[in-house]
Amino acid sequence: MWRLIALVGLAAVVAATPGWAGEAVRSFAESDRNGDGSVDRREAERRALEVFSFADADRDAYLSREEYESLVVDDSFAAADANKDGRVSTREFVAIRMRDFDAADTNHDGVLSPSEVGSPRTD
Ligand SMILES: [Ca+2]
Ligand SMILES: [Ca+2]
Ligand SMILES: [Ca+2]
Repeated sequence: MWRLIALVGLAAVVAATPGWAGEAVRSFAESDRNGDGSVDRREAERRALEVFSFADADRDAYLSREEYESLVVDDSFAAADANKDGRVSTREFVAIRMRDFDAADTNHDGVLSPSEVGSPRTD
């Protein structure tokens, strides 16, 4: 039951906020597992996997184009599908989410602070 609630909450967040930065702002507390006020790479990876499993409607461990595009993310399906096999694996998904994480980490300390996720994207 808790899992269901978590997924419903995640769905609302994913649908409402474009991109990693927007998503992180809305769900900062959710991503920040240890409550230290910032989101580190491990927390971000874990969250990416949660988002992946939420989007993987048929549970085949890949995101089809339709599944991928059900998410509101900055990166196109083509950009996420690094090996061009027409589906996005967990590895590909985490990789592109972490690229966005690094882009948002403007002071390059390996963690996202609330000010970093709230600041405008520069790419
Ligand atoms: Ca799938
Ligand atoms: Ca692929
Ligand atoms: Ca930072």
